[in-house]
Amino acid sequence: MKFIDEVSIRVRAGDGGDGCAAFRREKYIPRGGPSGGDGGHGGDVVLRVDPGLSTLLDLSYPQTLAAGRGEHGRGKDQYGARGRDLELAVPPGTLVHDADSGDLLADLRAPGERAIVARGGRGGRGNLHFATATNRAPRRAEPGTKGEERTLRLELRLLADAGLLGMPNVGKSTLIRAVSAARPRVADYPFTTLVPHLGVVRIDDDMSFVLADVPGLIPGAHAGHGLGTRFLRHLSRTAVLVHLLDVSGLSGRDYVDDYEAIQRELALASPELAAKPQLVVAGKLDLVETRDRLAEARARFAARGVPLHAVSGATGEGTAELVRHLARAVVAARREPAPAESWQPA
Ligand SMILES: Nc1nc2c(ncn2[C@@H]2O[C@H](COP(=O)(O)OP(=O)(O)OP(=O)(O)O)[C@@H](O)[C@H]2O)c(=O)[nH]1
Ligand SMILES: [Mg+2]
Repeated sequence: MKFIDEVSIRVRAGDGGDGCAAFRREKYIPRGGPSGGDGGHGGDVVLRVDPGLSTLLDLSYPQTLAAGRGEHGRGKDQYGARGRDLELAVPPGTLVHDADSGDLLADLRAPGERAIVARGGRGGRGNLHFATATNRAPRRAEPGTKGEERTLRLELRLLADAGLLGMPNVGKSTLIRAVSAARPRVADYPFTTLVPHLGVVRIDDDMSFVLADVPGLIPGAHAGHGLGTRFLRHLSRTAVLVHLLDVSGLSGRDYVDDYEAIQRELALASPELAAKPQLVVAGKLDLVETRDRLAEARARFAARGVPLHAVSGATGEGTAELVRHLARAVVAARREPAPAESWQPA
């Protein structure tokens, strides 16, 4: 499925119907009183979280999406019907901004959560509301008011608890396949993963968390190299990051250089992200080249005060322990209130 994580849409709520000015005309009642009903309220435009969605693709409409207008009021005390609401389904983690003012209108996370993003106009009152002791035949009725119309910028931020990052080809997708049911493609070339994938890691009946596999970063990502940092915002809500390294030497690069390059990209892309707790992990532990270099790698990271974990996504070795570490960080973070986000896409 195509992954779209940003769209603009134009929405228009329904106008309110006009109130009616009418008078009773009935046999034997020569001068009937006012009988004009109210106009109906216009329908609202509503966004609702559908947990089955994982992309904003379905919302990339070119045309304005409009709710129904309220009916006009009619004579014989008849009120106009309310306009129909327009309800649009969005994936969990959708931020809704007014595209013109930049204001955040809604942050939609929980399944079923709803937000009115454009309010329908009010129906006008009919003349039956305006009769007074001194004016029994008011001709006055109100027009309905306009429904709101605005351009929305929707931005999806996947609700991941933990994020996997690292250079291309280090084995991120293989690792997420080993610990969850997610099935991102794995192949022996860089940038196999082009869009973020989420995997649910189940610890037991009461605890599971969501791990995100984001496309690989390379030096210069903050300036748009490779896939750039455009998917990093999906990590803005994570409690903990896993920084995966290939220490086997088979990449032809030095893993400490890799590590520092990614840290630099993170800091340039988002200081908040760079400040998140990180587990640094040597992958591909099943390779003899990795085993041979592990002690040295541990020593080099220890010199920086960084403990180095080791796993193999291919055989599963070390993954249970890694997952336990992650789960602890996630549980601790869930006890804290959600942090404010100040991530600005580049
Ligand atoms: N031996 C061994 N090979 C691995 C392991 N993990 C990944 N690989 C291999 O490394 C290559 C890259 O693996 P991926 O999981 O696609 O790596 P990635 O980090 O997701 O790569 P991109 O999506 O391109 O950034 C593939 O050929 C994998 O088979 C591992 O634990 N052991
Ligand atoms: Mg991948």
